[in-house]
Amino acid sequence: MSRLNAPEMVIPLDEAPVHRRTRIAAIETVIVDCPTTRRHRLSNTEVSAQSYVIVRVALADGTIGWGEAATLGGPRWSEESVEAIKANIDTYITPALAGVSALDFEQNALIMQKVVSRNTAARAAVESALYDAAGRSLGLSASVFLGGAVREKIEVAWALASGDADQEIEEAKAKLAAREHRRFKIKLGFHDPAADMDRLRRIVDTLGGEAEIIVDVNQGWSEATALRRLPELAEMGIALIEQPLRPGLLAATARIAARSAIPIMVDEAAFSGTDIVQNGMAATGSVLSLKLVKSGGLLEMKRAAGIASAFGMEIYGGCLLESGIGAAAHLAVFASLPRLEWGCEHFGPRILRTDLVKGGITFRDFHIHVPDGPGLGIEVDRDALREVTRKG
Ligand code: MUC
Ligand code: MG
Repeated sequence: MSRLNAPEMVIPLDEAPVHRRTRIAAIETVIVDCPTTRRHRLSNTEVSAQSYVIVRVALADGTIGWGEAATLGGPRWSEESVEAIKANIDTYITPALAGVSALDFEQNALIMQKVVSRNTAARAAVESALYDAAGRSLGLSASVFLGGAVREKIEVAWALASGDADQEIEEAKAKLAAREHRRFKIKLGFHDPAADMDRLRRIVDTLGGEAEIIVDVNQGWSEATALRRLPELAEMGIALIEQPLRPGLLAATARIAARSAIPIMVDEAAFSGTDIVQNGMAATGSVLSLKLVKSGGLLEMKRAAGIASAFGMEIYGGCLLESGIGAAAHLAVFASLPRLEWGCEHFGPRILRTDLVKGGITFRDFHIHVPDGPGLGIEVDRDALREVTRKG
C-alpha cells in the first residue's frame, strides 16, 4: 500500500475541521414581494411584482449563504407558490438538513428529495444557499463545486412583454442604445394569434437587423395555429420559437418542429431529466431552456444540460425573473457549462424597481457578467430585502 493510503494518513471525513465548521446551524426563509418597473404579461398570467422566497443559511463557522425561489404569477408558471415554498422548506426541508455539512452537496440533495416530492423551486433555493455558504466558508466560487467556470460573461436577452408594441419598441431601442441587450424575447399567446403577429411584425420591422428576435408562446397555441403561423415567423426572421404548445403534446410539438425552419425551444415541457429524454426521443425541439425552478438544484441543472446536449439539443440559460440572488445561482451553473449556445435571459435584476443585490449584477456590452468572489459572488442588500419582506 503506498504511503498516501497508509491508514495513519486517513482522517475520517466527518472529523476534518472543514466538515465540522460547515455544518448547517440554521435555515431561515422570508417571502418578499418586489414591484417591477412595468407589467409583464405571459399567455397565462401577468405580474407587476415578483414574489420570491429568500433562504438564509447559517453555518457553524458563522458563514451566511443566500438562495431564492422564484415564482411567476403565484402558482401559475409552475405549481409552487411562495406560501407553499416557505411552508415546505420550514416544515420539511430545514429539520431534515439540521447538522449536516453544506459541503455534502449530493447527500443534501438526496435528503431534500426524500422529504419533499418535486418542490423543485424550494429545493433549488435551499441548495443555492448551501453552495453560497460553502463557497464563502472556503473562499471559493460556487462554480468550483460544479467543475469550474469556463466563461466570465454570457450574452443576455431581454423580454418584451407589456403587450403594447409602442412601449416595447421604445424599451428595446433603449436597451440597444445602452448596449445592454440585442436579443429580445417577445411574449406571444395573450392576444389572439392574428393580433400577436401584428404586434410582432411592428416590433420586428422597427428593430430590423439591429436585434435578434425570439418568441415565447408559453403554451398558448394549438398545433394548427402554430403550423399556420410558421411561414410568417420564418419570413420575419424569428430565431427561436419557445414552447408553442402545452407540455405533454410530444407528437404535436414534434410535427411542428419537423415542419419549422425555426428551431423550437423546450421550456415548460421539460422539468426533470426524464422529461428531457422524452422530449429528445420525440424530437420536439432543438434547444432546451434551463431553469432552477425546473431542475430543483444546481447540480441537477448541470445534469439536465448534459442530457439535452447528448440529444444534440442546444442550451439556453432560462430564468423566472429572479432577482440578483437567483440570477447569481443560475450564473454559477451557466458559467461552468461546456456549451451554452444561446446565452441566457437573466434580465430579472433589471426589471425589479429595486434589486435585492448590492452593486447589482453587471450588464455591459450585451452580456451579463458572472459575479466573481466566494460563493455566488454577490452581496445581499439587507435594506432592500427588509423593504419588500412580506409582513405577518
Ligand atoms: C418563461 O416562460 O420563459 C422567462 C422570461 C420571461 O419573460 O418569462 C419567463 C418564463
Ligand atoms: Mg418560456
